[in-house]
Amino acid sequence: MKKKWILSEIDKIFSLPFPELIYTAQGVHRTRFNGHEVQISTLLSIKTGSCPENCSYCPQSAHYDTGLKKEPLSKISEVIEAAKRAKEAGSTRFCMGAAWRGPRDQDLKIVCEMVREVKKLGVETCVTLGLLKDYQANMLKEAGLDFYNHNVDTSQEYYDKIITTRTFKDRLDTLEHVRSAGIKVCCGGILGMGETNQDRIKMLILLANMEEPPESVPINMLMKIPGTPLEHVADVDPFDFVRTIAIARIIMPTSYIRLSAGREKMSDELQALCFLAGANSIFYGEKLLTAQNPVPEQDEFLLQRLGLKKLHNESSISI
Ligand code: SAM
Ligand code: DTB
Ligand code: SF4
Repeated sequence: MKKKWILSEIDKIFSLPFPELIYTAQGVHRTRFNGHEVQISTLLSIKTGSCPENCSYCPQSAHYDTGLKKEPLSKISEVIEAAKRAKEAGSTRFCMGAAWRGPRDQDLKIVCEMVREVKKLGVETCVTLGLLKDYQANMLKEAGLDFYNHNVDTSQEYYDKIITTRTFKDRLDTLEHVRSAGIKVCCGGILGMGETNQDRIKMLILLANMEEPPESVPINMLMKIPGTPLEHVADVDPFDFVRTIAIARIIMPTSYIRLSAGREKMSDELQALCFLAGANSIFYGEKLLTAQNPVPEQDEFLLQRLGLKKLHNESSISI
C-alpha cells in the first residue's frame, strides 16, 4: 500500500541538521534520477492579463493595477514559432499559460489546436488555463496534451488568505479531472507569501499523499509584483526554501521538482543548494509568463559551472 506521510514525521525531517537533511534528499534523488541532469521547460503566455481571479501574488489579476500590458489569445503561428525557438534552445517541454478563470469552449478549441501543432515539433506540451471541467480535460487529452499545470499554491489552511474568488476544493476538482483524463499533473505552489513552514509542509504532504503524486512539482519563490497585495511581504528564509525543496524530493521521489519562478533574484549559490536538495527542473528563457527569468546565457553559465546537463529524453532511472 502507498505510504501516507504524516505531519509529525515530516516536521522531524524538516528540522534535521541542514547537512543531514540534504544528505537524505540526495540519497533519495540518486535512487531515481541522475544527480546531474536538469529538465528544461519554457513558458509562453498565450493570453495575458485581465484575469477575473484575485490571486494576491499575480501580476495578471484584473483586481490589481500592476501596469501589465494585456494581450488577447495569441495566434497559432506565433505560438509555433516560440515553441520552435524553445526546442532549439534545448527545452524538452513547452508550457502555454492563459490568464483565465477557466477556458471557454471556443477558446479551448484554439488551445487544442496549439497543442497539436506544438506536439508535431517533437516537444512535450503543457498548458495552464485555470479551472477545467471534466469534458474540457478530455478535449485536451484528445489533442495530445502531456501535462496540465494547476497549482494548489499553499496549504489548505492558508489558501483563503491569498485567493477568495475560487476555493481550494475547486483546484482539487480540476486536478482530479486532469488525472482522470489521463494527462500528467504539474502541481506545486509558491513560498514567501507570509505562510509558515508548517503551511509549506502541509502543502507538500497533500501532494505526496495523492493517489498518484504530481509528476512535476513547481516550487515558486514569490516574485513581489508592485501593485499586488503581496508587494511588501517579508522574504522567505533561503534555508527554509532549500529545506522545503528537500522535503519535496524526499516525499515525492519520482517527481520532477522544479525550481520555478523567482530564480532571477536568487544567487547562483542558492540555486546550487536547491539542486543539491533535489530540484531537477527549471524554467529556461528570459521570460516566465510576464515576469523576468534569468537570461539563457546566465543559466548556461550556471549549469556549466555546476557540471549539470540539460536532460534530453525525460526518464527516471528505475531502482
Ligand atoms: N491562470 C492559471 C492558473 O491560475 O492556474 C494559469 C497561470 S498562473 C500565472 C500559474 C501559477 O503561477 C500560479 O498558480 C502561481 O503558483 C504562479 N505565479 C503567479 N504569479 C506568481 C508570482 N508573482 N510569483 C511566483 N509565482 C507566481
Ligand atoms: C508555475 O508554477 N510557475 C509558472 C508556471 N507554473 C505557469 C508561472 C510563474 C509565473 C510568474 C509570474 C509571471 O511570469 O507572470
Ligand atoms: Fe488569474 Fe492564474 Fe493569475 Fe490567479 S494566478 S490571477 S487565476 S492568471
